[in-house]
Amino acid sequence: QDLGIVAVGFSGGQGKPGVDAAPTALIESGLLTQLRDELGYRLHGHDAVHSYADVVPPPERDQPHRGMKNPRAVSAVTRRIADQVYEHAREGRLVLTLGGDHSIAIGTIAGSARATRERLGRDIAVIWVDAHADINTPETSGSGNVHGMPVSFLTGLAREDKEEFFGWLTDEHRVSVKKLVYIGLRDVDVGEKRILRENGIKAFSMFDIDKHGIGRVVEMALAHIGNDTPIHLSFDVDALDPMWAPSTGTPVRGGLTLREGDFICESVHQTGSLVAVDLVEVNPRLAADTDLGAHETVRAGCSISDAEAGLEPRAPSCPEPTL
Ligand code: DIR
Ligand code: MN
Ligand code: MN
Ligand code: MN
Repeated sequence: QDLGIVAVGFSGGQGKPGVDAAPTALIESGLLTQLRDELGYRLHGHDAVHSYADVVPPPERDQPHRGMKNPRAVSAVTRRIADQVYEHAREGRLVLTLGGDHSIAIGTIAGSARATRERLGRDIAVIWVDAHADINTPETSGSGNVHGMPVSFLTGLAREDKEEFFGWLTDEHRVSVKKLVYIGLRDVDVGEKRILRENGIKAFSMFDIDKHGIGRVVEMALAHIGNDTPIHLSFDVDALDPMWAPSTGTPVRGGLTLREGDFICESVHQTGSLVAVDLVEVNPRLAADTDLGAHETVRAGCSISDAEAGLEPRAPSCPEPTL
């Protein structure tokens, strides 16, 4: 199969530098060669890591708007990403976007929603795997970081007319709150909880995973979005427990094991309905001094991407029992 790669070296949706270095770290650790040589994908767009320097304004010309930090930069970059993802998806390629912080999902989901409507006449569903809900509006956000807001813009809960502040988003880019499902939540802001409740959004928190097990939770998540619905999987590496992925901007204890993360990706891949995947918030510069740190987080990222792409875990070669 054909795989479109969008490598996004952008960190403007939050405050910590380093998350823009993730695509290079993931690629250097062999992610793309594994996808090509072991999984047999034909790769497209894999030879560049994009910084979008041509559309990012200098910081002094990007003052906050409605409390959003770097609003013009994030808007311009995600607009570009939307076109890149659209171009790949229109050709029927599975699209893998390597972030970057989670604000970039404004672009990836806008692009795959538009392409899937055009190509298949279908609305996509979004599975958002994250410790956080990322559904603040500019008004409910306490941080002003746009990586905490992508879902509100994508669902139309947050809107803007001005093109330079996400006004370029139109209905063809948007997704329904009914086709959205969360897995892994454990740090949701008060305003976000209200938004989830008022809009009846399906969310499986860590509590639900403890209660039902990951197998049942994924089953219920897939049942919610319905059979045969094209799926965009947006995976924030902070969904994983910091034990597996310490190198991320906002780690939260009590998260998914690496196996649970892989299982989600493998299950979604197995549906045959996967159209696009994001892997975001790997920050190789954080926790780089700890025992495992960046290396382990990058490895976790590779594992997640391989699982998304359908690399079945190798069966341990155990000898036949002799009776
Ligand atoms: C918080 C943190 N809800 C915010 N969000 C994070 O800034 O809006 N998302 N860390 O990944
Ligand atoms: Mn996130
Ligand atoms: Mn998160
Ligand atoms: Mn928080």
